[in-house]
Amino acid sequence: MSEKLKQLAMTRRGMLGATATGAVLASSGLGATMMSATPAKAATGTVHLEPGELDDYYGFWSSGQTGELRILGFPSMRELMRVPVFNRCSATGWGQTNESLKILTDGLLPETKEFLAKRHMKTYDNGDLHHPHMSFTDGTYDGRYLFMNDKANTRVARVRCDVMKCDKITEIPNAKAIHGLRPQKFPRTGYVFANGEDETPLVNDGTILDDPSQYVNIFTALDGDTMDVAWQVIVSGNLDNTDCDYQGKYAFSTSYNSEMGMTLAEMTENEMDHVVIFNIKAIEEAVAAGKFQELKGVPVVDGRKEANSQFTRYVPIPNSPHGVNTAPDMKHVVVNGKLSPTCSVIDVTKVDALFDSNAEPRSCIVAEPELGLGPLHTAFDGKGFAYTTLFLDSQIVKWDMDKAVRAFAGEDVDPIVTKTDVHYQPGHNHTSMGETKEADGKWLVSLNKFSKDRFINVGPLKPENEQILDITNPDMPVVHDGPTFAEPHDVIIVRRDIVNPVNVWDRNDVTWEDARKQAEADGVDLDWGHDDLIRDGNKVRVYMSSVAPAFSLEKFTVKQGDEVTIYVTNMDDVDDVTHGFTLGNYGVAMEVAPQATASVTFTADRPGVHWFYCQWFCHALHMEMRGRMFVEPSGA
Ligand code: RUQ
Ligand code: CUA
Repeated sequence: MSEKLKQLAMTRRGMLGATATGAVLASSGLGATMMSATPAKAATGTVHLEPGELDDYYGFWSSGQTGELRILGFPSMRELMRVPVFNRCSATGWGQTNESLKILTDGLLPETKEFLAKRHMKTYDNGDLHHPHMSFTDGTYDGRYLFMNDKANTRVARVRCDVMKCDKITEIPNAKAIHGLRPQKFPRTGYVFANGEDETPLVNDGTILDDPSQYVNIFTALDGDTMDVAWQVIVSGNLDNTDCDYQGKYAFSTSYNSEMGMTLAEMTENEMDHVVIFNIKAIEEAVAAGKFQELKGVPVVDGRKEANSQFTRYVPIPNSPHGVNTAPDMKHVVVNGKLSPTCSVIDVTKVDALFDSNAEPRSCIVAEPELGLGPLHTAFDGKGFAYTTLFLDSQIVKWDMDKAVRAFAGEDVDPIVTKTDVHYQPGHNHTSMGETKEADGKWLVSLNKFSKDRFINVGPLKPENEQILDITNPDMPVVHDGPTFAEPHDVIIVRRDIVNPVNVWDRNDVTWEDARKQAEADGVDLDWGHDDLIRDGNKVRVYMSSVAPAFSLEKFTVKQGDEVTIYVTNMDDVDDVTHGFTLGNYGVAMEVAPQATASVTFTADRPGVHWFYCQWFCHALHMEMRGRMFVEPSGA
């Protein structure tokens, strides 16, 4: 690297040292050493794909406060699809169509429905989606479902991998702010574990307010098949991230606020926080035996420290741990220190003793290497190496797990293998298949919270920067920068042979079950071309089919004040011929994919001529794919 480039690299990194890290460091006493400025390594690998070449992996990306799931081709980082989940989507009509509203509202708590109704809302239209994870069978991805959390409004959602659409959303009772989320790995998913991050009174009805001594946090296990809550555990301290073992016995959650503090100073006070280990069998037995309290229809057991139960053990971990990641060796669980420069490694074979013979909680820790500043998350290559993001150092550190264990036992070995600069402030990182027993050690992606100067300037709000590192190369070079909008936290990288979506919908799909039943009742056969208008008092149901480039109905008439439902069925049976339905100046738009039925309901309160059109470019005569809705004035 030239002198000039080196200087540039130093200045850029120096700039960040002063900003991103200042506040946290001041309160944690970690301010002394900053930014070890290893010069960035030259790119040697390549992720370039020729036009038409396909990626080897699917990347399932969260989008943070955007609330959607994104699908990227990996390693090209080409964005392939956005799957709306907790957000309102203009293109697809997610949050407006009857089919999506059913999914968005069915799983809400009654009290939430009531609260939203007062605000003239059917559902929340924002979310904060951090952690997408695929369902497992026998320790590896099985291509059935993706599960994801909503920290903003305490929900867990599921996406069907056959059609890549969300099919269930469950609001979690009793808990607040679902953050860490993981599906059970063995024997299959099974449970989806979900952490409540925010402390509140167990019954949060306003009788207790500023009395943190009465606050609790809740760990939840959902049934991944039904998306119902199976059971919950009350814990001491709050809950951040979670992972589970490959044996189906334990789940592990970090707590950065064992203090139960309410201010930054209080939350970071203790030198040691903890990991909670949940004993799944003990909890299931108690639930089966009826030894629980029922709260909002859910069995809840008490796993707090003072309850001294067989449900939990609390393992002290240095200073505000964040990520927790189970290694593909199916034996080690790495807990990332965040304010401590260390990672603590749990040996799952030593956890039984914590429950069976009350062994000292930290006896399950077999390594605690010092890695650098701000360890947040760890990924694995399946070859015995771990890769940890160092938020404050803006680096990925590669370390040898076996050497870390030997060093902890007293041997004079250095577990650190190499460090690579990333740009800048990495949160999660992920390796190809690295969260399964089939980790393949090819690629690592680093999800950097700041992009700063890596791209041309787009104003004060900058994209994040996601970088790919070639981990088959011992130098671990950065081989790709990928800007992205707010704010992916997490990703999984899944071999493409595991994921097999369909090209057209099955006409019998359950998604439009309600529409099918209504059509049957109205004597309309949705499986054949149809153009029907059914009047039922002031309710009007308009059924039309679409075949490129025309709707079966070119005009229809309703009366002002009618409640109108439009059902559109796309009869095209061809890959990629999606139609849409947009109704001008009525704020109505929806996607209708090949062989799908979609519907939307609105009140026709604007009289006049209103054009509707297909908003998905489907044919040379796509512009002509339109028609008119006449709304007769109520006085007429
Ligand atoms: S968290 S940057 Cu929401 Cu996954 Cu660690
Ligand atoms: Cu149908 Cu455009």
